[in-house]
Amino acid sequence: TFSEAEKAAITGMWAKIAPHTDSIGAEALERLFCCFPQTKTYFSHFDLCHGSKDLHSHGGKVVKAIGTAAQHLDSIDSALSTLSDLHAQKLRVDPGNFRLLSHSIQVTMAVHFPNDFNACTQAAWDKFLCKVSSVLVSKYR
Ligand code: ZNH
Repeated sequence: TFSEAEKAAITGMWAKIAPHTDSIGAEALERLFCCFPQTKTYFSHFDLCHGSKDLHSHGGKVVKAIGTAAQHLDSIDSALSTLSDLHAQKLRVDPGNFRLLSHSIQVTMAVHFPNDFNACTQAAWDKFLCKVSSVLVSKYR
């Protein structure tokens, strides 16, 4: 569960990101693939060149799902239930990769919103992205 201060930090930052989901998502993915090349194995069917349509459309989907979670902080499990099924039953991404993507998302936010993404906001987002990740791997068996 999140404190009122954490909720404010998460939704406040989400408001900044919301108009830029595709570009923020594309950059987070680009950082993920560049820093942790092993993560590219899941996306062999994608064009991973800088600025590609695939990066923008997939990045947008990922960030929009995070936005859904940000708007349902008291019920993230049910808000992401379908996506959790997809990751458990079809995608079966190694759970370790979620930390790497969460890191890449945080670096991207820090670069684009340096004044807003202070240490407290980062701490709240780290906790939030951990929760999102744990929901997405919760149905693995
Ligand atoms: Zn994931 C897909 C989200 C993580 C891999 N994803 C996906 C989608 C979404 C997501 C929304 C879409 C779905 C549909 O279409 O329906 N993810 C997400 C999130 C997260 C994630 C939110 C965290 C935070 N993923 C992840 C990771 C990985 C992945 C870490 C690895 C590395 N995903 C994936 C894949 C896919 C997905 C592979 C599929 C793609 C295509 O399209 O093919």
